[in-house]
Amino acid sequence: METSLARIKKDIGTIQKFTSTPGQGCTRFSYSIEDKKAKNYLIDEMISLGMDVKIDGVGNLRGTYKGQCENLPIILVGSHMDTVKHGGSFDGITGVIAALEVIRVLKENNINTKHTIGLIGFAEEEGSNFGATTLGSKVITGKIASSELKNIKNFEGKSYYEVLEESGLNPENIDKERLDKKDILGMLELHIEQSIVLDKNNLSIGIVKGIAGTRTYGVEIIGESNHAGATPMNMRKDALIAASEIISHVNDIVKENGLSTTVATVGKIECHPNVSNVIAEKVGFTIDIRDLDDYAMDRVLKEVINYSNRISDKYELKCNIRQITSFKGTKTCEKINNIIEDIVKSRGYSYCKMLSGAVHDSAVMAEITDVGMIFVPSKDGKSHVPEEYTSFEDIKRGSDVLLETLLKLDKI
Ligand code: HGY
Ligand code: MN
Ligand code: MN
Repeated sequence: METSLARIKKDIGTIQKFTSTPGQGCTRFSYSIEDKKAKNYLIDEMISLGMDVKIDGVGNLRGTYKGQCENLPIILVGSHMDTVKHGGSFDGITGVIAALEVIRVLKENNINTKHTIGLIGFAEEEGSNFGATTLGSKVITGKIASSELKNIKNFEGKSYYEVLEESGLNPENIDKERLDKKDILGMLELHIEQSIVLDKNNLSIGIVKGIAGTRTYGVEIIGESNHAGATPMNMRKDALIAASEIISHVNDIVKENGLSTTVATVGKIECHPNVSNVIAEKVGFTIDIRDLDDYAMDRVLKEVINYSNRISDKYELKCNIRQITSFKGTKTCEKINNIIEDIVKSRGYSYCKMLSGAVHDSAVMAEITDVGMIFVPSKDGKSHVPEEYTSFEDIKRGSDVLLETLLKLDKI
């Protein structure tokens, strides 16, 4: 009994076409038309398997493959559906397709698991709409209260609640659709590694021991606009000069305050008015700090805040700093990791146990249930870019391990 390479290939080949930037990678934001098309494709596939399917109030795709014992907690399997802008064809969706393929194999072999299997395609994991990651899983597990949806705004100032309503969803249902600890035995997520470890060491499987936490903040430096030609250098309040001094110091701050596993990224910068012959009045940028170790992240964050204030004072500018997301480092479930390891060994697959620098919905789900994550290699360690690639053979291998892990969990 094994998963089908041909079907996995077909699924990925079909869904990667649902992008708003054809020819420039995959851009499939949650609540977009491309997202709807991907969901409709998966819904058709799940209905053909006799599954109950729905999209919950925050846009997560939820499929149910009924088990023999309805009173037992369910086993969730899946990942996220959305992508970053000009992203790849494999991040997130590979785990949803692997989950679908696993259920196809159960169906075609007439295997009725004891536990009901819940397929989940999380919404808004990338934070592409609202700037904060893993919102779909945080809202549906209650980590973010549904009452918060009117306060979370997208880049045009529209609330999450409005975006959901405009997308034909019903956020009023969220509390009734909550994923509760008592209802779930565990969750399994297959995901591409998004880094170079497996590919460089020629390993087929990564068993994820821990998932990095995040401290994502927005820094805003406020100066004064003025004429680029007429304003003497000693009479300027140039926000861009100050911001660039802070940003160029981030690497040293990580080196001096973090661990070897700590990373920090300034990935987004906005300048106002962003005109070549006007001194910048305002500059906003994000700082995304990651590590499994919370103390290391907090030390780096504290120094970024101190340094930003010091440089702003030096130029007599204002500095506003706000939290976008903060999430602790998460360990996955040892028991599930051991099941995965036994399976991988019995199949003779090369593997390693490793950490994830990327965040995942599994980290959110780990707050309410046992989670296990299986990584498959990313070619050249590239991800969040159009060149992102994982071979279908690797995805099949990971899916076969996912299938066997789920069956072992079902027998517990
Ligand atoms: O940001 C991340 O690590 C994830 O890809 N959303
Ligand atoms: Mn992902
Ligand atoms: Mn991602």
